[in-house]
Formats: sequence, structure tokens, C-alpha cells
Amino acid sequence: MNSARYEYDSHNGRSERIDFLTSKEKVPKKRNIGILIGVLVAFLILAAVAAFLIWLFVFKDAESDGITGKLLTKSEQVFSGRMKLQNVPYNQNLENAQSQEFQQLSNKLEAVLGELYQTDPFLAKYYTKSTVTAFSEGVMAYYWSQFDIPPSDLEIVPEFSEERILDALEGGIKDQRMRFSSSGIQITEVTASLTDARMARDPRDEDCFYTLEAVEKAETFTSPGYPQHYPSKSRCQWQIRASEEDTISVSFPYFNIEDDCSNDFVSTFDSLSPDYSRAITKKCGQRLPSNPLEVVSSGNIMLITFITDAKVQKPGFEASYRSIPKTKVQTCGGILSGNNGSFTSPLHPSFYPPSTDCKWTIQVSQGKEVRVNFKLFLIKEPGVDVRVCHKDYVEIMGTKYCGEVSSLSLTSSTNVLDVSFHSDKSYTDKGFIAEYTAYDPANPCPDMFACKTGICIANSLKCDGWNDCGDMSDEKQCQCDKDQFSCSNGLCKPKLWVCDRNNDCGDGSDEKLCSCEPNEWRCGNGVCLPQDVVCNNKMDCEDGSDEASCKSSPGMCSDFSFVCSNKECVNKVNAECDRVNDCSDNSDEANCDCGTRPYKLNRIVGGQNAELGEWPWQVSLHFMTKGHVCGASVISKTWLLSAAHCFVSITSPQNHVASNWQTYSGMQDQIKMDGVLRKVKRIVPHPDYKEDTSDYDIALLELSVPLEYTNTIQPICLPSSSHVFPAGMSCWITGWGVLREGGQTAQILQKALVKIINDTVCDAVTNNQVTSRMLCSGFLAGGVDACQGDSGGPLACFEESGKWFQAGIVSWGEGCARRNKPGVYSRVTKLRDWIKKESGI
Ligand code: 4AZ
Repeated sequence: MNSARYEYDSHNGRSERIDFLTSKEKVPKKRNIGILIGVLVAFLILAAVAAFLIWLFVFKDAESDGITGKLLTKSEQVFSGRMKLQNVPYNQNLENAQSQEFQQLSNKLEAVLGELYQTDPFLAKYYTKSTVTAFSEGVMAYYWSQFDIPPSDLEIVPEFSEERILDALEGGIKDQRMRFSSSGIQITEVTASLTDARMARDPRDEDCFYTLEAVEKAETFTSPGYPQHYPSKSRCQWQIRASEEDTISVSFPYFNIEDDCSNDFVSTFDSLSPDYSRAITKKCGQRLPSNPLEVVSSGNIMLITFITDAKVQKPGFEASYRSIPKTKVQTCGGILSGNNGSFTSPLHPSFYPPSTDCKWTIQVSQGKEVRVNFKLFLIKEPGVDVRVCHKDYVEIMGTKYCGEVSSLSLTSSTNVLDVSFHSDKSYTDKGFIAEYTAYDPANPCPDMFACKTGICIANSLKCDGWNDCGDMSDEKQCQCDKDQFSCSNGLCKPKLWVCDRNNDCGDGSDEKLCSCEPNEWRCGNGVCLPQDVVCNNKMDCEDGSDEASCKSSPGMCSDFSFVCSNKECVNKVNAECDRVNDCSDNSDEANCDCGTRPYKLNRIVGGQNAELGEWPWQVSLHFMTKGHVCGASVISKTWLLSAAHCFVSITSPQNHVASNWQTYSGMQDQIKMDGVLRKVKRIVPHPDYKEDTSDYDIALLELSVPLEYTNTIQPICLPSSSHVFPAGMSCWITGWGVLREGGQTAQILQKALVKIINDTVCDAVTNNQVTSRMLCSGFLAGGVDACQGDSGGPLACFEESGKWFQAGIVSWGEGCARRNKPGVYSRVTKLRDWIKKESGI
């Protein structure tokens, strides 16, 4: 037989070939045996590899990364707590895990714990071991106990509760015979709480386990590998002690660990055991040097633990510890007289200590009343309902406040106001900064409007359609004027907002009286269609608005659809970078490394200075020797986005020359010039930009040398052309522009919150000067706006996905912050395709 050679095209277009062998070409018998042996050996090797992999993934413990309850994986339940011992004299040597005293007493206690668990057959079945990790005065012993549940019994894991462990321990120690068991040790109190198995360390093991003595003078320690990077799977602990009359303060001047607290984290405990009922805090991520983590113990002991996984390794932390006298920590509160002043939670800006109570009595002049305004309020704790505040709280006039509150202002009904603060045994936070003033009850807000919340706002903000007080008290009992619509709920809204398809009244009344019947759908262009056209997978409205917000309208493409790279359409509002794969090619979740800020921020309420790293995409554009003239935003390492009017001007041709510009990224202070300089290689203004109308006011700047992303330099996300920034949405403008019309530019980067304004309103208040490439943002009441020098900068909006998107570019406006003259911005969604075409971004 001849060898037949077939060549054919496979389905993927590549050619493949099959060769048939002639009898002459066939292998002789001896070689056949060799092949057989080879196949057998290969099979044995494969079987061995498979067996190893099965062992590795199925039977081997998941101990190393603390995974519990994973299918067919052994579960480790670790409980940690402390025991109070009687009849045991305290001895300094008990603080040294290598000493004989420590070893003897811990061995005895470990045996007692083993005996106590035997009283419950269920616990006894799974009990593995207990380890005593420390002793402190009292005498207090700190321990953990481990229970290993084999894969076959995983369904019983929920039965391992703290109550069950405590029942066994307490039941045992109450039993007189047990008290004086073989060890002769008497345990009078015991606690136990479930802890992370990765915390189970033996102090006799010297690897990354430290005991430190805090004294008045600060000493430091660091995470292993600092400042390069910490090793994977670290399980470090630092036991810190101070003398009995002191407490311990630990601050972290440098803190940079992975931003996922289930992988890498630092926990601090008001105990020497990793007992979450005494946790002070658990932190991960990166912190600004101006917002360091600083914690304080309630007593003279503290435990710091550091856990990392095998994935991301960051530089780690530097910690500074010192003792502070208990008297200093426990003294808080008192009488505050005078007509204004301030006070803070104990030890602020440090986290307040656990187990602390304070009471301030504010006394102002007779006939006056007290207004307290909290500039910062952070009393957050896991698992706390902020309506109840059963753990840490501030209490004023019988109401408890806790959680994170962005604006809290309260008024008294007499000239005396009591403010109480309480922290319980676990979890603390930054606390609060409060300012108080005396006010005249007959005139609480001279020349201003008095909100029911106690704050004073400008009179012009009353009845302007926006909730400025926070409790709507500025929008109630309004006499609607002729330009306003009376909502059924008593609110007044601009008439221009009626029938704009936004529920501006909140009760829908501004949209009820529109021309469409109740069972009709009003298309974006005002046409009424039967309600059942909505989401019927058919584009009935000309603008596709009937299919825009449907869960699925496969194949339907409209202006509202997100178009995937493979040209598929996704009919879901703001599908890009929302952590859900909507496109079959996942292109909606590609290129999403943007719009995040690495630094954890302080979030001080009020104040317009931006914090370092708060707006890492903001750029300052300097022109020749004039210094700052325009803003821009980082959209990639080589491209910045700005406004065309910064570069195109018939009267200043010099503006168009790339070499005349310097860009500063990661900058905050124009005097310190604390940014990274990059020259401009190319300026690409939009070809349709018109100086007279400001239409297409957008330009791209290509940098001569790419930027490096850092904590203070990051790109902002660009919205797809279908992204929706609804009217009323709160967004932020940032820049070093003039602080008021005709005023001076800012030294420190400024930030201001503005609201997206409805297009119909925008059109009306700008005398129809806005095109579809523009949007309005700000407040019709005026007062907050971008101004000269902010041009080119971003209008940044935070989306639920946790990312910042650029909705606009500061472009123009009639003056700045004037009533009924909001800022006008280039609409990025409408110019998105041009950005892609020119920059590839
Ligand atoms: C300007 O001249 C400018 N109020 C920028 C923004 C606004 C006004 C003027 C908006 O660059």
C-alpha cells in the first residue's frame, strides 16, 4: 500500500496532516516491546502525579491558609481566651516563655484544659491540643485550644460554638473535684471566643514571636522583610507589656499591606490572646502618613498579630510603641464653660481606648443654648446596628449615636448640654472631634436659615429644591414661587423639572401630570407608548429608552447599550467595570485598573482642602513661566485628558506649542511643587472645538515619558458612551482654580461636591447654549462651582462598583458660583469614541 497523504483545512483554518505508514515503515517487534515498557512507565508516572495531586488538594490540611470548611478539607476550630488562676503566686519569670516557671505552669494548665474538654464527649472526640501563650498579673493565663474536624464530619462544624466551649470549661471548673484536679490549680474565671486558626502560635517557638516591654520612651518594631516586602504566610505576634499603672500606645507611622483584610491584616488586641471579644481593631491596606493608625490599650497588655497569605507581598509596617500612664487615658470629660470651644474622644487622633466612659457638661451663658457640631464622627464596629448602638456610642439628650456620621449637629434646649461617651471591651475607632457654640434661641442662625438638625444654612438654600439641611427641613412649608412646581408632598421644585422623567419630588408627583397616561411609557423624546413596550426585546422608542434598563434584551442595540468588543450589546445601566461579566468576551470588565485611590482617607467633614492622594488622577498644567493655568486628568500612563480651550486660542498661538507646557501629576501643593513633572509630546485638541460656543471642549495630551502609577498618581475610569450619570447625582470637582470670581488661585488642591443638573434645566438656565456635548453640574442656588484655572480638570463621580468615573471636563460657565448659573462641563460619554480613536484608551 502506498502511503496516503491527506492534507485538509481544519475548522480553525490551519492545515493539519495525517500520515499513514506502509508495512515497511512499521516498527520492528523489539522496538514494540520497548514502546510498551515506555508506555507503562509513563502511565505509572502519571498515576503517581495524579495521586499526589489528589492528596495535595483533597486530603492535605488547609492549615496553612486558614481555610476551614472547604469541601473534603479538614476544619480547624480554634478558641482563644483567658483564665484567672487562684493559689498561684505571680512571678516575673512567668513573662518569659523560655523560663522553667512558664513551662511548668503552662504544661499543667494545658493538661487541665485537656481534662475539662473530656467532660463533653463531643468536644473530646475532636480535641487536639491547647497552648498557654502568656501570663499576666492577676494571675491571668492566656490560651488557645484547637479542635480538628475530619472531612467526613464537616457538617458538625456549626456545633462548635463559644457557648459549648464555655459550658465545658465553666462546668468543669465549677465542679469542686475538678478545681483541685491532678494539677492542684484553681481556675476561677474563664473566657473563650472563636479565633482565626492562623493565630494559634506557640510562644516557645521563636519564629516571628516577640515579647516587648513598653516604657515612656517610644521604641519601634517592624513587620518581617520591611521595608522591601513581607514574606508570604507570615504568622507574627508581638506581646507588649507595660508596668501596672500604665497603658500601651502603638502607632503605625508607615502602614502598607495588601488591601484585602481576609488575606493580609494586622489585628490588635486588648489582651495577650488573639481573642476577638477583646480586639481593638483589624486593619489592612495602605494608610496616609497624615492618617496613621494609632491604638491604645485599656490595661498594661496588648497583642499585635500580623497574618499574610502567599499572594501579594507589600512593604509591611513600622510600629512605634510606648507606655502612657493610665491616669492620662482614663481622664476624659469634665465641665466645659465659655461660649465656644471644642473637645474630642479620648486620645484623639489615636483610636480611643476600649472600656472607657467620659462625660462632658457644656455650660454656656444664661439665656443661651448650646449647638454641638461633630466635625469627625467615626465610632464604627462590626455587627452593630447604628439605630441601637449597643456597643460604643456618644449619647446626647437620651439618644445614642454610633457608626460613621458625615454631619451631625445638635442643639440643646437649655444652657447646659451633657455629652457622654462610652466604649466597651472590644473594637475601637478614631472617635470624634466636636465643636460647640452658644446661640441665642430667639435667633439661632443670624442672617441664615436654622435647620431642624441644628445647623445653619444660607437663606438662599431654603426652598430651592435641594435637601441642604439633611432632614429636608429647608424644603418643607415652602411657598412655591411662580417658577416652582408644588409637589404633592409639599416640596417645591423648579417647574423645569416637571415631566423630565426624574422623580424630583420623591413622591412622583412631578412626573404624574405628564402627557402620558398612567399605563403608558414616556420615551426619552416625550412620545407616549403602551407600558408593555418596556423590555419586550423590541426597540419601540426611537431612542431605545424602552429597552435601556432591562435585565436582558439580547441583541438589542441602542444609545443606551454597552457595546462589547465583540459588538454584542448589553442592555444594563453602567455595565462597565461593575465586577459582573456582562459581555460573553468579558470586555466590559477589561481595562478596569482605574478609578481607585490607594490611600485610606480620613474623611474629615467639611473643609475644601483635598488630602494627599485623594484625587490621584488630578493634574496641574503649567504654562511657560506662568505656573498653574489649567487642570487635566490622568487616563493612562501616557495620556492626559483636558479642555481644548486651554490650548486653542486665536489670540495666544503659543498655547498650542507642546513644549510650552509642563504637567504635574500627584501634586497637592503649588508652592511645595510636590508633583511628578512630565513634558508634553503632543497636544490633540478636538478638531470640532469652537472657541465661540465652547462646543467639543476637549483635548488629549500625550506625555513625552510615561508616568509611573503610585499612591498619588492613578488613572480615572473613562465611562463608556452609554454610561449614565443621572441628574441629582453627587460628583466632585477638583482644581487649583481661583477661589472666587476674580480672586486668587489656590495653593492646595481644592475639592467641592456638586450635583449633576437635569438637561432641560441646564438648557434653560444657559439660554440654550448647551449642546449635547455638554452637561451642567453645580447648584442652582449658587455658592459651589468650578472657576478660572479649574478648566480641563475632571468632574469625578463615584459609582456603586467602587470606582471613580470621569463624567465631565471643566469647560465654562457664566461667572462662577452664581445663582442659576451652574458650571458647564464637556460631556465625556459623548466624546468617548473620539478619545478612543486618538489615544487608543
Ligand atoms: C474658566 O474661566 C472657567 N463656573 C471655568 C469654569 C467656570 C467658569 C469659568 C464655571 O476657566
